[in-house]
Amino acid sequence: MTTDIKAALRAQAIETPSWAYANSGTRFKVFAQPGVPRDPFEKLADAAQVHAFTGVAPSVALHIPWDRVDDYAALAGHAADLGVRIGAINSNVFQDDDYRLGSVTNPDPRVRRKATDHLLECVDIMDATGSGTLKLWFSDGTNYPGQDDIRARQDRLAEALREVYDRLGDGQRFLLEYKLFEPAFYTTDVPDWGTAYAHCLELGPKAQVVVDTGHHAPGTNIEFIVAFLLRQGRLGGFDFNSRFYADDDLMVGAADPFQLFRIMFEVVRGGGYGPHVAFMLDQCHNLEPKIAGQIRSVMNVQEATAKALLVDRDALAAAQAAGDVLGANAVLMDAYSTDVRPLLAELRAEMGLDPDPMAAYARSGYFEKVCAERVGGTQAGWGA
Ligand code: PSV
Ligand code: MN
Ligand code: MN
Repeated sequence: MTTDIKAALRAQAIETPSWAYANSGTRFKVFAQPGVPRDPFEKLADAAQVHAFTGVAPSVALHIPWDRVDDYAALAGHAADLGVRIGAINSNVFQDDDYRLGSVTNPDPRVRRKATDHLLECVDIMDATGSGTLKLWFSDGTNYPGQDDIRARQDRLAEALREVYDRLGDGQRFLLEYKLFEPAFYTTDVPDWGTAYAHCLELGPKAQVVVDTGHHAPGTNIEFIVAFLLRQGRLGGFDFNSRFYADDDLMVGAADPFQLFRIMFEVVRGGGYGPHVAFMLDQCHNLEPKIAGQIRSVMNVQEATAKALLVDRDALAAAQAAGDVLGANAVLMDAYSTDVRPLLAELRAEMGLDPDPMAAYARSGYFEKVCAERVGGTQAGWGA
């Protein structure tokens, strides 16, 4: 049992986002931190540290245009030299004056063309970097009743998605992300998993839904969404983070580790534990140091995963079949209440890693080194 769990944990891959390493903030203030990367190459170097100390963060998501470079093959080569690879390509159709009234759903066909062309450019970047995943998040929506035709905007969305879908090559897919609200406050064009799922269904198997854990109304049962999408074969991955109020982008597992465990249990139970479901972090570290924040986050996902793998599924099924409500609940709670840190420490030692990644990173001197070397780090793009 423990051997199987360790093998599963060893095989886990948690993707970190390039934007987590750069300066970020709120709409009120971006606090600059020392030592942050000055370009995408340095972001990859920082991400490689997270992988070096955890052993389970082998890929890095890019965000275009924040990570725009002249030579993407060179960027991918640089990643490989550092022992990591390029993960999902995240598009950005939300930071241009032209997108004031929307991007692919904008009433103006010229703006729609520009937005769709950007998405197609992202597929070109996938080709150049060897990435298999495009992540689509649209800030599109309206602020006032009557501002635009809700249904026509769905038609425009479908048309753009079709064009991008048809451009995908073999081994490529896109993940459609939903978000309840913000920046639009009255209607959002992809507000929930149902809307994302319906569009994906219309398109075909290369279109899948990504669940950003911070993008739901308070109290939403996210593990239900996970179970449902897995059953339909349409769960493409996660953007993990924590929320207390809205899209807070705090460290995953910080606000509600029990929810993270419940989600991971549905992943494991539903056959979603494998490379076909991407475990990505979508976080910003506005106050805490960034590389250490990513290491902590990766460890939080690992801990929730270990607990989910520990669930005695036979005992659970037996209790469920017997209608033993308390017994079934106890099986889950037993796993959740297990301290898995010794197991993970043991696993890390077996992987040739320090059992305590946070302490090992702190001792490594990397942070002091980059603080001395790098002056004038870049902003991730938020609040720009
Ligand atoms: C905006 O809400 C957002 O956080 C989405 O979750 C995207 O995944 C991310 O930004 C990067 O574009
Ligand atoms: Mn996200
Ligand atoms: Mn978000």
